[in-house]
Amino acid sequence: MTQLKERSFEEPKQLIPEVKLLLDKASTRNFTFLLVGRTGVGKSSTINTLMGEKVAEVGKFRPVTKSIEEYKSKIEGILPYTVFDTPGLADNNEKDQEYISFIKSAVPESDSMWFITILGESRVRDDEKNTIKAISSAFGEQGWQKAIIVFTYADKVDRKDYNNYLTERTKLIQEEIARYINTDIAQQIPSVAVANNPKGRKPLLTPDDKPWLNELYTTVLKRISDQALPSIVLGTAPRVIPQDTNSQEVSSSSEAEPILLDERHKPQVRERIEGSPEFEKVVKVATGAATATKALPAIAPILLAGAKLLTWLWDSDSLKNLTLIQNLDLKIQELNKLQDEDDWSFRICSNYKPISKTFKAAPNVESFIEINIEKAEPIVINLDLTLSPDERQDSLPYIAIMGFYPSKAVRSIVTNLSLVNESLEVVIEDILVLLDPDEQELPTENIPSFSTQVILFAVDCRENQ
Ligand SMILES: Nc1nc2c(ncn2[C@@H]2O[C@H](COP(=O)(O)OP(=O)(O)O)[C@@H](O)[C@H]2O)c(=O)[nH]1
Ligand SMILES: [Mg+2]
Repeated sequence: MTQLKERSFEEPKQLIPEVKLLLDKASTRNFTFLLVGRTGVGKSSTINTLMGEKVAEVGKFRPVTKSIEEYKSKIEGILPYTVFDTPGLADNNEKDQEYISFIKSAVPESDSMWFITILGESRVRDDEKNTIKAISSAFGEQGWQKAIIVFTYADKVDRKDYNNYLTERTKLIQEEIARYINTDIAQQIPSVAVANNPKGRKPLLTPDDKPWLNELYTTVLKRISDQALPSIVLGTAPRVIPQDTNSQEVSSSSEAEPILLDERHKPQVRERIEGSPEFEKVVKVATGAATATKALPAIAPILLAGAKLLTWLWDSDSLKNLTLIQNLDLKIQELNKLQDEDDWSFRICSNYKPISKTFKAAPNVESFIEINIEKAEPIVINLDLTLSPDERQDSLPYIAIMGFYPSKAVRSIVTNLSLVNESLEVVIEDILVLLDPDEQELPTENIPSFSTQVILFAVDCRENQ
């Protein structure tokens, strides 16, 4: 967590080449799902719901062929992945060494393996036992380490039986797997119940009236290979909707099922990303978003969504500032357009410097002002001027300091300015300016603790000759 908070804001611009490289890598490294289960149990439907697109054909019925169905797609047209469906495997009762070898050669290594079966069955069927044996022989313990158990048709189970079924069926399947691999490993294979009922209302719910895609998502992330993690996290990010207690933001424009993550999923996803050797990459790619969007427009939606997701996961001020910088870029384009019709020239003559400040809680406005404003130390920051050394000295009278706030308000800020060597020393005595002018007003009683962000920068303004 600290790792993220300490990241510098200046960094993203320099990250663009790295972001490009990482995405090039992610876009050439195809990640794979291996789906195992009888025809008709809902393999295609479930993967389609997770990936938010019709990657695999639903209702395709070819039980006799011992083929491998291979479905290829690219998330947002960039991140490639493949779904391997093994129809003949679970539909055939005889163990078939030849078919196992065939699967092994056609699916060399999957990043996420799903054993899929119907929730409402009371015992493990013989054909499923054979499948488990075949899978164990083809992929061994290593295969099961990336595996999850998916129970489909949860909508056909009564609400009162639901939890029992889930526990009992999980135990039975784990026991069956434990016949071929280490018991501890078998018992760690997580399970999740899904209901792809096409007539079901959205979000899709299990019989306990809870959405299930968030559970499938976290369970898949938990077990997916480290190498596939950046692609899946970034690729699904546009569909993730954080469910904060106070924000009910639902901005999913697509018909795809939203991934509603709440406070329970947050630590799980965060720890999975942190615990992965690819962690830095995920963070870099997403944080690169703030400035990379102009350079890399094709991948902007994924990057922005990734940055937003990480901001939520880590509650990170630095990531919030990145989004702010991006809004500022847009605002400045706007301001520059207006300026053409004016007699004023207005140019930014420094870097952007984000400031965050936490205001302490107070019982009423008077004590809020006393604790947070009157007793506050002045803030001193240095801005790097982009002016040439000659220009610097005589520009000082024309320099104004601007603040850019999360609400996208821009206002000039009263400061004491001085040139110190190469840079501009800015002293802010009135801490009140750190409050966003366009944010909702503070309550008058019981003001909670909160933090603000503002980006400071210097502009050189003078009348055109
Ligand atoms: N009610 C219900 N129907 C499902 C569920 N999953 C799949 N189906 C339906 O079952 C049929 C077969 O699904 P499909 O995904 O093609 O199964 P696959 O052969 O395992 O890939 C389709 O008509 C789906 O709409 C589920 O969880 N609940
Ligand atoms: Mg299928």
